[in-house]
Amino acid sequence: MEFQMNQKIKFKHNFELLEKARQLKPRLNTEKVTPKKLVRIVPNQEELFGYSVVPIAESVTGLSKMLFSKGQRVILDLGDHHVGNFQVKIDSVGSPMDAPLWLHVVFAELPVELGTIHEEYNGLLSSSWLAEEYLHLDVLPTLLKMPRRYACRYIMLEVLDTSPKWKVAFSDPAFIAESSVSLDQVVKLNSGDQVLDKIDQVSCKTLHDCMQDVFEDGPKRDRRLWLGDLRLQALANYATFDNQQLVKRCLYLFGGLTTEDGKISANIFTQTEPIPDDTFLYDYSLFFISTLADYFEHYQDQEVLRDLFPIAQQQLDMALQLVNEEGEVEIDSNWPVFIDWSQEFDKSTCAQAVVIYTVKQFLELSNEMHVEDGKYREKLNKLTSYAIEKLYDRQRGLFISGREGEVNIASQVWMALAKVLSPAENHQLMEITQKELFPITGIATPYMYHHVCAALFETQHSAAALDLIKNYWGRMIEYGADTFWEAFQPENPAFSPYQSMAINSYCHAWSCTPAYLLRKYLK
Ligand code: RAM
Repeated sequence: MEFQMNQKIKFKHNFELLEKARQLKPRLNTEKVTPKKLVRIVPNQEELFGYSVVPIAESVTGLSKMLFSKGQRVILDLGDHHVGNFQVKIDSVGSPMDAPLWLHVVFAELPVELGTIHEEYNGLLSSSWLAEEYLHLDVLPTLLKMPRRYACRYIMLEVLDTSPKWKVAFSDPAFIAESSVSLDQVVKLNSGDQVLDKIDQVSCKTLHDCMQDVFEDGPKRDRRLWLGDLRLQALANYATFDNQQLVKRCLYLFGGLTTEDGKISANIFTQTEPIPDDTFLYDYSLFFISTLADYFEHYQDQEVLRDLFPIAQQQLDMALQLVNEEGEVEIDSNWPVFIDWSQEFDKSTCAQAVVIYTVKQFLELSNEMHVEDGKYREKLNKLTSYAIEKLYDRQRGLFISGREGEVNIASQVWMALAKVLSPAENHQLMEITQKELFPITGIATPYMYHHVCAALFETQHSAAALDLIKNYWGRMIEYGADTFWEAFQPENPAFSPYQSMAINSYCHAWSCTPAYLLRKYLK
């Protein structure tokens, strides 16, 4: 997918909705975390990403006695992933300080980020996301308080230079972790299966670390509010932390910032006054309807529904403009369909299914609002007939996608979720999908794997769904995940959508959904 630049598009600011969003801004909880160990990161080809962690001290109490000179470094291990601010006391030892200290500080979620920090970076996203700082400190002793927020487990302090006359000592390192929720709020899953319980804990921790003053997609990178991610985070949140305020705030942010013709952007920057990105994704815009419908189903909040229903309706009206006379969604390359980071499969049938899925949710909302919905029911019939008559290969029992008649997993999954077939046929659809298209390949994100699992559960293939959760999310844990990742393709574990493992995010909210799936479907 390419970077979109739509600088000519103008946005409206609905100050009433944005004010509601502002008032819902949470106060963050903080917790002081002391690093647990000192470690080294060493190359190891047996490890998934080529590096392993070797402890050198089981606590940081001895740190202040260690003296560092030019080229020496130490790595602090927080013992778990955290999001927040770092501080450490630094002193000089020896002759008077006759030169500044030149210090390199690197923050890493996984060892690979430290292992490769000195390599040339050729990823597609800006290298400014790599969490490292170069600092000159003229006067020691000092308490260094790093001004930026980081997401990390490991912190490397690398002395680039002192002077031959003195050395550096570090003491009292601390990480002030923050989140808008507390893990104590979550009732443990207790599934009776240790692997599932562990997956659930890591899911909750992932969501916790992404719940800042909005639902961030990833606290390392892009640190912002993406609509597709929000939809899944909100579902997982209802099942765990149940923080109504934060979902409401994010819905108001999207609702308050549409383009002049009513379209919602795919994401919003929220560090200052909220700024909508000039990036638009067809499925993400539609998921505003889903997120609102799921929210309403959970809280029955009439005020939010009244405020945001017209914006949900606008998303549908605009999306339906791409539906032709026959009832086929004609994808527009200026409004791409995301579905997954993989570019290996045709996404047109998925788009058709997402529209059907969201029209159905919209109809529930319009019923609640007592508005005339005849035109949408008619469209739904057309979209569904097209799907069944033109995209469903009855003989094979699978959906095709695109001009070449490609058969891919994502299309079956989204059609199953959109429930275009009868329950029995839908069960069969996912049965055949497993027989013919599993083991899964070519899917790059936990986001799409979530939808595969949801489709399996929804079509009464619970055992297969649980297997997949264990094999997919469980694999990340085997590979050392403290929080779940943005991208993971088991058959090609070093996959990065941005052509660099260093820039991938390893605490990414859209991967937290086992906490939702297990609580919803585990009987
Ligand atoms: C990336 C982020 C985000 C996702 C978009 C489509 O920038 O991973 O989570 O929603 O892509």
